[in-house]
Amino acid sequence: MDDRNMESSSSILPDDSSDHSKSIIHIDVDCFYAQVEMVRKPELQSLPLGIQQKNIVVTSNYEARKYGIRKCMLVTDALNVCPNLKLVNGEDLHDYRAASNKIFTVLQSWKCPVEKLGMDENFIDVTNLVQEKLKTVNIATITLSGNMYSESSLECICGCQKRLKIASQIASEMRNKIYDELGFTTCAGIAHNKLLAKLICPFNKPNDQTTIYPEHGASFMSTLQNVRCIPSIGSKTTETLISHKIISVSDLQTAPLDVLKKHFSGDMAVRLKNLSVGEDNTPVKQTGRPQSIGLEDSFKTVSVKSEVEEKFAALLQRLLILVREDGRIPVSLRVTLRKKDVKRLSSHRESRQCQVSPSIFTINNGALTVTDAGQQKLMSIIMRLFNKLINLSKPFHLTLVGLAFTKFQERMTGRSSIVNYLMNDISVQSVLNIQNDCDTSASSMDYSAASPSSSTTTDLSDAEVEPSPKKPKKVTWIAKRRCLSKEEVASPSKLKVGELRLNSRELEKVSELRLSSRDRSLTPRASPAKDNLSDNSDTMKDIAEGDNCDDCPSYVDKEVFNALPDQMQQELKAMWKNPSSSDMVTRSSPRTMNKAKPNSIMKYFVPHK
Ligand code: DCP
Ligand code: MG
Ligand code: MG
Repeated sequence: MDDRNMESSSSILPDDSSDHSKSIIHIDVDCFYAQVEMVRKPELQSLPLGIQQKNIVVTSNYEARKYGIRKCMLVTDALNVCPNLKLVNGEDLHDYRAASNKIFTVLQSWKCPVEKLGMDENFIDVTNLVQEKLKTVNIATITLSGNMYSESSLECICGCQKRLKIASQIASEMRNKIYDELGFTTCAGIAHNKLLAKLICPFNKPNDQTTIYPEHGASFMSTLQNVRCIPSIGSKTTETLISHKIISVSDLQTAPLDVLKKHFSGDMAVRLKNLSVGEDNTPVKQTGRPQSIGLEDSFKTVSVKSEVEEKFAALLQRLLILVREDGRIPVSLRVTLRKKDVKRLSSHRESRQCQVSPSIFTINNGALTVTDAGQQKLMSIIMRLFNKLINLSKPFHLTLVGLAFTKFQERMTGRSSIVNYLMNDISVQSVLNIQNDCDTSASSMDYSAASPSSSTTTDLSDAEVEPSPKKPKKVTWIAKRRCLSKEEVASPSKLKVGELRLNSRELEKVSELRLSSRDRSLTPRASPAKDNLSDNSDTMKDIAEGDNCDDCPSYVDKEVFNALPDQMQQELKAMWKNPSSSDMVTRSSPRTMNKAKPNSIMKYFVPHK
């Protein structure tokens, strides 16, 4: 065993090289998939319940575990040991993902970094919160919540034990909140690092928590029978270690560093030694939104194109639900296949991806949607990628198909929130392109009476965090004129952008008219455009009454500026006032936005030719 840790178990002084300053909580949901099903259907709670994916029971509730059901048992074996086992199909992960996100959201309410690990686990770094609490509590009365891995007879001089006791109380509050709000029981591990917090977490499962002090790290680690139990040791490292007769964690503790350095890089060898004695300094990284959203379906074999197409169509339906929930607009799609080589009895994965036009996605009442035509477009993109991956003139055998959206347009926050308008512009404007322009008939005039959403409200503010994509940002661009068919009237966001675009065009006509009338050479045109024009002129007059554009640069069209929501007006004014921030729109815009020049909001301010 490492000398340093031999020492630390009998000393009140923390070892020089090990930092006890952090307080980390790891929370794992008990029998996660099974609990999601039991929360949904409480009558399942008293039954032995298994969650089935294909022919495997991926997990089971604790009632079933009493019969000897284990994770990843074959269904046939599970039914042998527990003939009464109630099986629920768990192949659709949608509800598990949703539950996972809800748990993550609950944990974020403590305002500490939360790192999601898989579906049912989270690390929370409560170091700062503990420090805050330490200032207000009576140190003499601090008690532990839950279980202690091993009692300590000596108090560590750095105060880590008190800190971890406070962390244990926070863990208990977190678990209670998850239970009260979502109905899930959980386990927690509390330690001064992620490694020990994770490994101690299941020590008293289900529905309980365990704290381990730094001084017990090495002795606890030595109880692990396999080096693979250490989360950051993968299969390759395990193979190498085993080939050198290092099988248990205790073997790793006693293996000389020099020996390890022969088989691993110097850094890796030191890291392995540190891990073996429970030392780990990896930080809790706040989890952001996923970089890709994907789904896969595996099966025995599919060798017919039409069947592949059916599988993709089913996957796409489910994937679109996930993307809708996420709210970002995808701009790249990846298709994955697992090909079986019948001769070699092996299989391998191949992927292809391509960009997808954001115009496939529309924002309807703030929610991302895809029309039937958009779905057909996606299917043809998918099958095109499939055709590139498969040579259809030869037989093929697939055992998996996968779909993933891999890049997204981000919505901007704070000052850059102006960019959000542009982003909606891109997606929705293109929809108008698909629909091939506007209906300028009288029906469009019914809208203002029919829909209250034409009132001027905007819920964007500088101080606001990112506006929820599901929250419609209702803006009256120019309320009296619109260019929408009856179906479009149902969508305030389409109205918003549709009108913005229309106005741009109409403004062109307005400026044409102004020029022409100056020349006194205007002749009335009997086209719908003319009707538009006259109506629109009125609108322009109405808007000009509330003129806010005294400080605007000369190229700005005042009418359009005044039709913008206050928030955006303020942002633009600030930008014009401070030229150093004037590159904000272009610098912080996603690439797609720069490309989409014709849609740029600036278009509405520069004079039209
Ligand atoms: N899971 C899976 N395949 C596996 C292991 C797990 O699909 N090989 C799924 C089902 C689990 C979920 O992931 O419910 C979380 O995995 P856990 O290992 O945390 O297992 P459970 O939460 O089911 O049980 P426990 O109470 O042991 O944490
Ligand atoms: Mg679990
Ligand atoms: Mg887990």
